[in-house]
Amino acid sequence: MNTRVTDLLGIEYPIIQGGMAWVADYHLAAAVANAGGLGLIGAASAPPEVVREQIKEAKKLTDKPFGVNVMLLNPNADDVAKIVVEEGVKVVTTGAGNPGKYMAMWKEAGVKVIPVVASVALAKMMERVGADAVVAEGMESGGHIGAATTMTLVPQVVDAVEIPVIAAGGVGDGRGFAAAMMLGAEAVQMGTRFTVAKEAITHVNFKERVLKAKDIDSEITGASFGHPIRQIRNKMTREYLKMEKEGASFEELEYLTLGSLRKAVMDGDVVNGTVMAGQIAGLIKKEQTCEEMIQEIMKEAGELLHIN
Ligand code: TUI
Repeated sequence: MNTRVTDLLGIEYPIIQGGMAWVADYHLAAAVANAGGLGLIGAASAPPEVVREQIKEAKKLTDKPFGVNVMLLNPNADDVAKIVVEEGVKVVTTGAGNPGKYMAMWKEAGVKVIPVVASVALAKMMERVGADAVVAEGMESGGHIGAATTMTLVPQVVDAVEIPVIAAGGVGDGRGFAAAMMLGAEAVQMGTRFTVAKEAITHVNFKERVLKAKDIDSEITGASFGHPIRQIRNKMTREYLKMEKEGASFEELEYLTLGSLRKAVMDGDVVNGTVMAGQIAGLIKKEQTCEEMIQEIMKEAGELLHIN
């Protein structure tokens, strides 16, 4: 299936993998790339030299294009932004902020820049400063989220900008893909489905928690601090939300969650750790290879959209 996004990125299928902290390492990025989508290394809060190593390892596993997600809350984002240029990375996506200050450097180096946005205003600003496309991410997504749903955000962003729009948040199968196309998107970005990919280094406990999640199993923590994070309900979210309701300070709650995503993804502590996943987790029932996932989604979407 060809869209402006497949043309822009030189990929076979208009499916982009989310740049998820800890989960999106070079194994997953290369597997998605080899399956014909756009794989991403999630730089998250990793030290810059670790990101460089990740890029080098991905290059060993794939000749296909892959990208890096630069998480803008990372205090090292300036260095990560430079490293992607030095390493010749073809595509950058950004999250959790406004990447305006890196735009000139990236564009000059020929990097394709795709900011993740949660509002029409930021989408328009990103187009103005030279973004090649935007990911419009609804609050169904896991992790750091905005306020609008995918169903409402995507068509409004599509109407507001000329550049291609990629839909994210709540997309987990061919039906979600087809729906996103109906809203005017030219690709989808999926995170939650890829957390359970066979190639993902996600701890088996994390995968099992996603696989057994039901539709209403996620909670949003940190909303009162303007830092909403969607994650699957557990002991940690219950404690966090109780303390948040009782007026605990941002610092106290930060301490509670320090290192908690790593705890869940890498150590498999899905009780005290942060199990970031989107609302579509309830739909995801099996661990598959990235190739199997992408083929299944494209087949189902093709039938629904009457294109193959
Ligand atoms: O970035 C994400 N999702 C993320 S980042 C992340 S890392 C993290 N880990 C632990 C604690 C806190 C963060 C986990 N999940 N998605 C893309 C996204 N970007 N969603 C929403 C936004 C966004 C929100 C506000 C982008 C820009 C923005 O405003 C920028 C501005 O300056 O107006």
